[in-house]
Amino acid sequence: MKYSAISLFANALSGHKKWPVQFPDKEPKKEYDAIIVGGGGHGLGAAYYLAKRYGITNVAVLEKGWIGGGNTGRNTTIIRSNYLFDESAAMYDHAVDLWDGLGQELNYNLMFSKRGVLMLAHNVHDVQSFQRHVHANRLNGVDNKWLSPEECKAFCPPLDISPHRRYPVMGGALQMRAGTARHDSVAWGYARAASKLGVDIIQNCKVIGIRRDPDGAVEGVETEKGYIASKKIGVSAAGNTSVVMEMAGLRFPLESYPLQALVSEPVKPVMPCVVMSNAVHAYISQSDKGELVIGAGTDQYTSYSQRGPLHLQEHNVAAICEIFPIFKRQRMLRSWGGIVDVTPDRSPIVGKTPVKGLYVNCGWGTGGFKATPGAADMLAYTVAHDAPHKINAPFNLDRFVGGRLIDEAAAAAVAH
Ligand code: FAD
Ligand code: PYC
Repeated sequence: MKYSAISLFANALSGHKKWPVQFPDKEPKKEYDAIIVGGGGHGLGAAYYLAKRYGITNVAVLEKGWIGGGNTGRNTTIIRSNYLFDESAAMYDHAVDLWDGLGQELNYNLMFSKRGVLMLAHNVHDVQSFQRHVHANRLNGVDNKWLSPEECKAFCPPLDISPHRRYPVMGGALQMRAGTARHDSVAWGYARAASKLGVDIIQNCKVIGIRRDPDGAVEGVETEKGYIASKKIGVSAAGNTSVVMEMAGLRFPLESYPLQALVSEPVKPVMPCVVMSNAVHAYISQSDKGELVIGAGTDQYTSYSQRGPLHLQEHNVAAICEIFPIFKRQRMLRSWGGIVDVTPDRSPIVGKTPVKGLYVNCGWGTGGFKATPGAADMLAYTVAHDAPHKINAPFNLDRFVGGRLIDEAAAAAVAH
């Protein structure tokens, strides 16, 4: 007997297809120098930088739905770089640097607003952990400072700092270069600029297979619109990465979770900054339209459905009312969800894969919006050079084999 019953059972359970998958033998509709799978901010940005920085303009971005319809258009727009480890500081701060001036570069109003992100401490553990982050950030040249409860209140007047609250505010870490931007405009800005440089952006074009040649290198993608050839494929399909990678015979250390958010009915300007709280698992800011933008951590089960249960939203608004009783009578306008893919160490994977010509940008979990320009830049660099940049080199797939993890669970804040 070739296979034991157990291994057959395990294969059936994992749904793992055997490579190579056979596709109908047909000529490609077109051949590109590079294909990017996924038309979110990261994928469109990568295509833009491939064209702009490296002159690689014969590029296609393949998007299964509409551009920006994934997490890029669903996130709560928080931009910050107050992560703990040196590798993360380099990566996220590079992104924050690129946000500066990006609107001008793309000639698109991204509404980037450095209004400050304040992370509240409600217990001794929070105080110690955030102060450690402040020191680590400053050693890395990343701005962050510690505020007393009174200073928190002065910076964010709606905050209740009464010591008698269920979650008293014991201080906070404030990053002033941090803030928000308009999420979907990033996708549109990159798309328009990439398109002007010659990039093809193909919507409603789901990738359903990855072809590899007899030596194992990629040679193209099978899509709902037909076969498209390319010897370089960059996958930037947040939430769906393991599904796409499995098309090339690879298994990725990722889990996909729903992450929800909601907005209130619009009110006049009341929240001057972004406030996040690990302890109550909630965060809040105010959009330029006046809505209070509120979110929580991920749902506690894996799923590919872009929605989550109502009871988490109930917990979420209850948590916000604990620290901002002023908002108790606000009414909710709408809610939504996205699917985020999460690695074991809560840091992304950006780099080469074991398959020649196949590159990946994934695992940003709940925190990839802030990284959009940086991740896009790094993916483009890696595809163009067939090697990672020194900033994304530590964020390789091998770290899950060798154990050089970049554990940013605490800096991922409310997010998991
Ligand atoms: P996406 O925008 O999801 O793009 C991936 C694209 O790939 C999608 O458009 C999808 O349709 C496409 N795709 C998937 N499979 C295929 C296929 N087979 N073929 C073709 N196309 C495919 N991050 C922050 O930094 N700050 C925040 O405040 C924040 N808040 C968040 C709140 C919520 C509710 C959610 C859901 C996420 C939040 N995030 C936040 C995370 C952030 O949104 C993501 O990390 C980031 O947007 C990922 O960008 P992307 O371009 O990689 O992914
Ligand atoms: O990464 O700052 C973040 C974040 C906030 C909400 C979701 N992600």
